[in-house]
Amino acid sequence: MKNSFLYPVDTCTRRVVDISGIWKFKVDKNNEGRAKGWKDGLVDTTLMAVPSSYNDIFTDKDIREHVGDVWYETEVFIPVEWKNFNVDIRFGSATHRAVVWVNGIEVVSHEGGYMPFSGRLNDVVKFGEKNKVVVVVNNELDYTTIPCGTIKTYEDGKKILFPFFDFFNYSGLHRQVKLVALPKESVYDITVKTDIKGKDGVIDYEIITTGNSDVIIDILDEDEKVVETGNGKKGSITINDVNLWKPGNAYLYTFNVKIVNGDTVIDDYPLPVGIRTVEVKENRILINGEPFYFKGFGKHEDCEYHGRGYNPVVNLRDFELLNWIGANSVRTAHYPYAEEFMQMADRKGLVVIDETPAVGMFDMLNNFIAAGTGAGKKTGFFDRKEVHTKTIVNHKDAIRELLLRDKNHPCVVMWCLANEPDTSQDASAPYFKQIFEYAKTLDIQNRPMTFTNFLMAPFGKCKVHEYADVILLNRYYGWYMQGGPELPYAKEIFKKELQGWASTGKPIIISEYGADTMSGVHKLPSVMWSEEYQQEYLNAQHEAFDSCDNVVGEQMWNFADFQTTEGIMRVNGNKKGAFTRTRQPKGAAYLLKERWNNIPDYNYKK
Ligand code: BDP
Repeated sequence: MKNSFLYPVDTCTRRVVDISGIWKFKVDKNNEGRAKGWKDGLVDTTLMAVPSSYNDIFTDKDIREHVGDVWYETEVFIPVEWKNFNVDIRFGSATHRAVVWVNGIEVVSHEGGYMPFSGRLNDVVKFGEKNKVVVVVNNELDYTTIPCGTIKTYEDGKKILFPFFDFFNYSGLHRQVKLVALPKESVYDITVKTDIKGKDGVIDYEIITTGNSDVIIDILDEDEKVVETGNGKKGSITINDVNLWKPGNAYLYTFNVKIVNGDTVIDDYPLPVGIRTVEVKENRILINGEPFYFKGFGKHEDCEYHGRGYNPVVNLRDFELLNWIGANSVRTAHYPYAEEFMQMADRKGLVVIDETPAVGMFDMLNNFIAAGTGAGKKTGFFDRKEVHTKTIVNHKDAIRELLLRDKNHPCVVMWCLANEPDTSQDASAPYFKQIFEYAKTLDIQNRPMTFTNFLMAPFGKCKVHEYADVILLNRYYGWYMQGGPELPYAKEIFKKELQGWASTGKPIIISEYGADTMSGVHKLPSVMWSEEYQQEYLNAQHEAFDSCDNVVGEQMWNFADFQTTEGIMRVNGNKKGAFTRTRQPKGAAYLLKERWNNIPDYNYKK
């Protein structure tokens, strides 16, 4: 069996050791490490923090912008008493792909920068001794990878990466690395589906183990009291007088699975479970049967020095700010976030639209570069053959892994399968028909599935929206178009487009709207980039949302300022944040707080 996607936890039958910290590091400037056997051990190394992006740590621009391989090395001690366990090394993520060797032998490789993967160590390690772990991480992107980008190679061999997306291509070991000791017969996967029957909650479940011994289940409440029990690998358990998982008021039960042989516990795994339902009914999204209104942000995993590396301090600060501002939801733009983020969302009752890393399926950026350099002619992303043969395979893999990892999180109420693909193209329709059909087979909870529509495929031009259960719109009327003195007209144009989308009868969420704003720049009367303009812009957008009954949510772009590729459109990054990159409020944050405190979570639009 491959990778178990269950989050590693210590129990009476399992051991987890976090081996993150300071590792050896080497940039493969001449792309020679694979041929020269660096897998056996690195020489002339420097140091690197794991987890982190490696880009913003050094003062050397060549390292920040490096395109290709970087190498990591550490030593791990494997206790003798683990001989009777299955011993795995587990990476929270490696962006965008990695190969791992232990004592010179390959134990696992993985494609895709935002998912956990693990390799089995039993046959390659010396127990009771130190063992050498070497990892190569590669950050190259092309039309077939998820996300998408392209590389330009200069005559001297220097590679420059052009991501087809608006965030810095942070790379490295972004999440914790752990050693996991599992019993030989273990819980491999759990899938739950919850329902509400009057005052009771129902958990339908399916468990996969690596053996044939009996399985028993205890359901524990938050006081760790057993409230229900069950047995068998498949079944249904009813909890009387259930405490529901509610937005802003989460309640988590523990679905504790034990593999037993008589009185002996072979394995023990606790899965947090929240009882809630999600459904789309006409033009509303119902959570626990009631029409929910999404208030919040599109976010990024981004902060100074760490880049995209998981940082528990920033994670917690973000949850504090989300609570302060009255947000009830976020979209994990533009890739799956750390597992620890999802766990926190479960605990805090933050509603999540969970997004794949399928971003950059649009050739405008490339066309823009081509226009600037005089190279190439206009191309359409979905006109490329390899997109329908290779990209689609990687895209499906990314969806499959995301659903495997996140399927049981009560916070996840919707799957966003792609961000701003070029759905104005005819050739995008058959592509997404397949993507949606495939994704629909994977979620037993049958949660709504969607993608974000971009402003070049407005109502009437989009070829894909019929497959989506909910319409997600990224719109910048008053910023990229009709900005400044045209703002009053921008609002009216937006209202008109919304009426078009409303005629589909589907619920609409404005998944991005925002204006770049330099914190501290004030101007009376306002001009674009000033804090005053950001607030006027937001008021205009909100008026448009309130004019359309089908709009059931607003997620401002972005929660905080974030780093992007350098260029003439960005001043040291994207500045559309309600908060600065160091997580302090701009004036707009107070405006949003005021508005969102006056919008109820439920039944905003009766
Ligand atoms: C949207 C993208 C987002 C960008 C944003 C912007 O989805 O990644 O950062 O526009 O331009 O097109 O700020």
